[in-house]
Amino acid sequence: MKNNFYPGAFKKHSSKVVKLFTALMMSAFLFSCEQFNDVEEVVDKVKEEQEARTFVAELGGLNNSGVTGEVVIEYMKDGQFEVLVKADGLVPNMVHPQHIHGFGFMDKDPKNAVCPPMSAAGEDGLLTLPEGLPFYGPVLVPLDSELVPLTVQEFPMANANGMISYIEFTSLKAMLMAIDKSNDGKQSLANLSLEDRVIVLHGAYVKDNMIVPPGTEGAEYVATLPVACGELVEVL
Ligand SMILES: [Cu+2]
Repeated sequence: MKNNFYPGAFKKHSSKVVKLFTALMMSAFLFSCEQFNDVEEVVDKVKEEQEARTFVAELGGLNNSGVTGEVVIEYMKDGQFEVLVKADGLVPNMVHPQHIHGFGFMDKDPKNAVCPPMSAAGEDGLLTLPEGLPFYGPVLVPLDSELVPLTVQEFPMANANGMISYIEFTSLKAMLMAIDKSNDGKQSLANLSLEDRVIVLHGAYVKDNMIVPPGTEGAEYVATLPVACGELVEVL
């Protein structure tokens, strides 16, 4: 699915409405009007089970990279966990590591990760991966060719125009199991806490502590260099 933008994967699931309607009819049939509260309860339960949550992040450039983009993460309880990244202004034909960063899965109310200010770069003016860590936290989930397991597989390569169109999905269950495996085994949906996470994209040519165009003499491709960041916000 790599490098194929497939908007169809994000279309709403119409079966949600059918299931809700069926539940409502069943409840109305089974319970009398005096037990209307029970009907409401059943409807609420079905709604909750079908619940889809969507988070978006607007990507802004770091290190004057000029990279822009958007990330959408959507999951359904008992359903899919999907990640979509569209980004522009990256180094063409080069691999760009990208991750969900944050402050751990062990805490149900983790410290909120943010995008680092360029003042965190220090004297040389170049914001490196470790200099950003106090702000965006360590890597939680590599957004690579296989979301699960959480070990690094293949990261996307920008096309000839410096664009990445990435979409990958797994089941929410598989994602939570993978998180469990890398933590204490007691993780629940609450630990995902996507609203406290950020997305970081990496990879640029660097010379004299500045991002330079590919082909610049003496430039080195630094795959870890943060070039874009966006804070995830829930769309209600
Ligand atoms: Cu990263």
